[in-house]
Amino acid sequence: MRVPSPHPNHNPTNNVVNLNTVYPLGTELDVNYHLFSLLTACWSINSNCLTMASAGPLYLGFDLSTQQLKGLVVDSSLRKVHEAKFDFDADSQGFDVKKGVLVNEAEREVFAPVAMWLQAIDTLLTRLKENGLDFARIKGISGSGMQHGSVFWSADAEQLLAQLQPEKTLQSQLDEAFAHPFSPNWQDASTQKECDEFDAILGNQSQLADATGSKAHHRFTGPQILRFQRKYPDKYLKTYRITLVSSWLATMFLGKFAPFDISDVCGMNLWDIKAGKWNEKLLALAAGPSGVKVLQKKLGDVPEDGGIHLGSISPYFVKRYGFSSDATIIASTGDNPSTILALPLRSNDAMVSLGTSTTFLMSTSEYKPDPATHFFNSPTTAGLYMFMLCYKNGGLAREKVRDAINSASSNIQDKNSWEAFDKHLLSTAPFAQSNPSEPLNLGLYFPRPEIIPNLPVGEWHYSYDPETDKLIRTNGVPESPTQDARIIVESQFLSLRLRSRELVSSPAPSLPPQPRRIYLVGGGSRNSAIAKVAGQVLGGSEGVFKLDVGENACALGAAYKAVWAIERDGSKGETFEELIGKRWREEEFVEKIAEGYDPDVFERYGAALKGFERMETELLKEYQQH
Ligand code: XUL
Repeated sequence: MRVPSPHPNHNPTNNVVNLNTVYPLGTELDVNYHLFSLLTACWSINSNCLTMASAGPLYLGFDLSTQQLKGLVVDSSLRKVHEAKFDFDADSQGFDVKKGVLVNEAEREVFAPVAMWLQAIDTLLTRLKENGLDFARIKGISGSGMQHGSVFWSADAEQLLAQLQPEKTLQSQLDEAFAHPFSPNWQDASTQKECDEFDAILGNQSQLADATGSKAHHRFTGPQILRFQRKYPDKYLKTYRITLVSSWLATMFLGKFAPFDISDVCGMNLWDIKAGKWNEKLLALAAGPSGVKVLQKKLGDVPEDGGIHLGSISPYFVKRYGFSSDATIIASTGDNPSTILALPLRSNDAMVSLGTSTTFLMSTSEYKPDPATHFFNSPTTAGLYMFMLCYKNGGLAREKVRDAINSASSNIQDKNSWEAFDKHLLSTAPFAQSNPSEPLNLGLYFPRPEIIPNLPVGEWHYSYDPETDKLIRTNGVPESPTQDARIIVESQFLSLRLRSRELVSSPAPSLPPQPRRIYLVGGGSRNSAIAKVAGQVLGGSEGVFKLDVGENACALGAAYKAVWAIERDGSKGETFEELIGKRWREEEFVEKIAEGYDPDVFERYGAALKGFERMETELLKEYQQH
C-alpha cells in the first residue's frame, strides 16, 4: 500500500521565485532552483558567467513510442536544451517495419523487433552528441515507454549487459540477451481468449477492474504473457526476466535489470493497486504449468517510490558517449503516466489528448474503478492515481465529417481545411436544436471499432427530450453534414463528461463539480473552435489551455521526472507537483485558448447525459445480440 502524499492537493502554480523580490526570512525557497535561476540571469548579463551556467546539471528523458525513440534534455530550470529522434520507419536499417511495427494479420498480432530499439539507442545518442550535448553534465536519466508492451530476456542478459564493449554497438552485442526477439505491441489484439479468462477469474470484469484498475484488455501484459507461455512454452521457460517497454529502457541504461515502475505496472492486469502487491490468482492464471513462483521471479519487485534512484549508468555509455559515471538512472514510466508529468497537473485538472484517437487523463485522489475506464498509480505521488479514458475514435472521425462538409461545398479549394468545419461547429446551436423546446440531437460516429463503448464501426443518431426522457432513433441530424460538426464534437466530449463526472469535484463553493483546468494536447489542441466546445461541455472553471509542447509531452515528462527525482528535498518529502510547480513557467508553456465553464450551457449538457447514456446502452444491447 502506498503511503498518501502529505499534500495531494497542493497548489503549485505561481510559485516561481522572483529574483527582484526580497523574500522574508524563513521563506522556503528551492535552493538548487534559486541557484540556477541566478546563473541563468547572470548568463544573460555577463558572458563571463557562461562557463558557470553551462556547467549546471542536465536531465535526459527518453520516449520509446511506437514509431520513434526520442531523447530530450532539460536543465534544472526545465528549459529544453537538446532534442533528437530516431524514426523507426525512416531511420532503422534491416527491419521491415511499417509505422514501427510488424503485423501478423491472421492472428491479429502486432509486435516490434527489440533489436531495432537497440539500434535506435546508439544512433540517437550519436545524434545528441553531434547536436553538441555534453553528456558529462547529465545527472539523471528517465524514460517513457509505450504502455503494456513486454520484453522477454534470456538468462544470459545481465552478463551480456555487464560485459558490453564500448567500441561495438548494442545491437551487435545483445543478440543472445532475449528469449524472444519481439515485443508485443499495445495495438495487438490476439488475446481475446486470454482476456475472457482474466475477466472471469476474479468473478467478472468489475472485480478485475476493482483489483487491477482495468478490466481485461487485449494489449494488457497479463493476458499477453498468458498467450506467450502457451504459444511458446520453450521460450517462456528460457525467459529469465520480463520487462515492460519502460523498464526495458531503464534496464539498458542501468546495465542490469530494472524493476517495473509503480504506475506502469498497473497496465498489466496483474497488480493489485489497493493492496500494493501482485494478485496471486491472476499471477497463477498467467503463469500456467510452471507456477506462480517462477513467474514472480521473472517479474521482479516493484518499488513504491516513482523517483527511486536505480543506480549509476552502465559503463558502456560512460566510455562510448562520455556520460559521467555518477549519472543516475531513475525509474522509467509508461507514456500516458509520463504525459501527465509534462506539467504540474493538480488534482481535479484534466488533460485531453486530441490525436488520431482521444485520451483523457486526470490526476485524482479517488480510486473508483470501472470496467469502462483505467486507473493507474500516479508515477510520482503516493496517494494520487491517474484516471484514463482511451478511445479509438477521435481526430479521424472528426476528419471524416470535415471531408464531407468540404466536399459538399464547391467553394472550398483546400479540402483539408478546418475553416468550414469550425464555422459550422460554432454557428450550430448546442445539440443542433432549432429552438430550446425541440428535442436534442445526439449521435455517435465510429469509423473505427470503439472501446468506449464497445461498439463496431458505425454512425447512429437519436433525438432526446430531457423533460420526458424520451429517446428516439433518427436517420441523422436535420442538416447533414454541416450540423454533424457540432454533434460529433459534442458527442466526443459528452462521453468524457459522462465517464469522469464521479471524479471531478467543485473547484469553488458556488460551482458545480467540473475540472478546474482542461489542458489540450495533440493535433486537435490547435483548434480553438473545438477548445471552446470542450469548455462548454466539460466545464473548466479556470479555462481551457493548450499545452504547446508539440509531440514532446512524454519525453518532457520523463525529463521532468528525472529533475524531480534528483533534486527533490527528500527530508521534506517534496512531491513532483511541488518541485515542478515552483519551476514551471506557465506563460511559456501553456496558452489559454477558451473560457471553459459557461453556466447555462454547462447545465444543458448535464441534462443530456442521461439520454447519452441510454443511447449507448440501447446500442450495446442491440450489438450484443448479433
Ligand atoms: C494506453 C495505450 C496506449 C499506449 C501507446 O492504454 O495502450 O496509449 O500506451 O501509446
